[in-house]
Amino acid sequence: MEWFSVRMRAAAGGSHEQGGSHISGGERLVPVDAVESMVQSLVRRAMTHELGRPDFVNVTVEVVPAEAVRSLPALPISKREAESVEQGHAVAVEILGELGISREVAELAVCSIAEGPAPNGGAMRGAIVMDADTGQRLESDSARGVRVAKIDWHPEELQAWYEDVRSIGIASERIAEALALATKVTHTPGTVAELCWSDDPGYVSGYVASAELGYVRIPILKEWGSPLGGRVFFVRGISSVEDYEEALQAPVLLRREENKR
Ligand code: PML
Ligand code: MG
Ligand code: MG
Ligand code: MG
Repeated sequence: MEWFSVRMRAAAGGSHEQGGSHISGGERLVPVDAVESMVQSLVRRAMTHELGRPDFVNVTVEVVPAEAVRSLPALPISKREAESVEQGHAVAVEILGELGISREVAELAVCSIAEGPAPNGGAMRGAIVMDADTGQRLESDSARGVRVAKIDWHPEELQAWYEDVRSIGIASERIAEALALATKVTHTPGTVAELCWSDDPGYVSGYVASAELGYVRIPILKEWGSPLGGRVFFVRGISSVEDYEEALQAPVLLRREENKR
């Protein structure tokens, strides 16, 4: 059986390459009979986004041979409490500390997302890659960052996952996608942890993910209405950021794992 990678990226004020600002993106991996509806759903996401209407939308559909696809079990999910942005940031720094990332580097990562990581301010299309020990940013294009592609839930598992987590209020496409991405990133050799919160003004939650601690959700990491969000991948011992980004393109389908709440 073949799979199809469906990717979408949308920007306003020109394409990303022309310096337009990033509005929305999506990376999915679906069976052939789901390609058309996935294209429609991602185009709808772009055209109805709360950040405004894009004037550039790029959709790519590309076949992926079945033998290239690897299965991974979803990271276990847990949650820490925070009642303000300051508390949320402190919790993120604390979790990163448990993973061996210094306070200095963790705070640098928090600031890089909070202040708008792209050189022109504003959200980045991809993620920051940060040396876990020195805090140095490694991406060659700091407006673009690195992207993760060809990632999804196994189609037979997603509905069951929604049922598993409905009672804890996290059965959303956004969280399913974030968990899939975080699982893949934290399984990629060289990754120590990921820090993420949304760039959507109406969504303030985020997480710290790692192979060691799983996907740890933090309810608030920015003020309501802020368009500043993004991702930092903390890495150690990678040979080059290009090879690391290439590994992030390997096709992966997620399977469920018993949730440890
Ligand atoms: C996004 O906007 O796509 C990122 C969402 C990250 C947080 C998801 C969660 O609530 O766990
Ligand atoms: Mg985004
Ligand atoms: Mg996203
Ligand atoms: Mg977004």
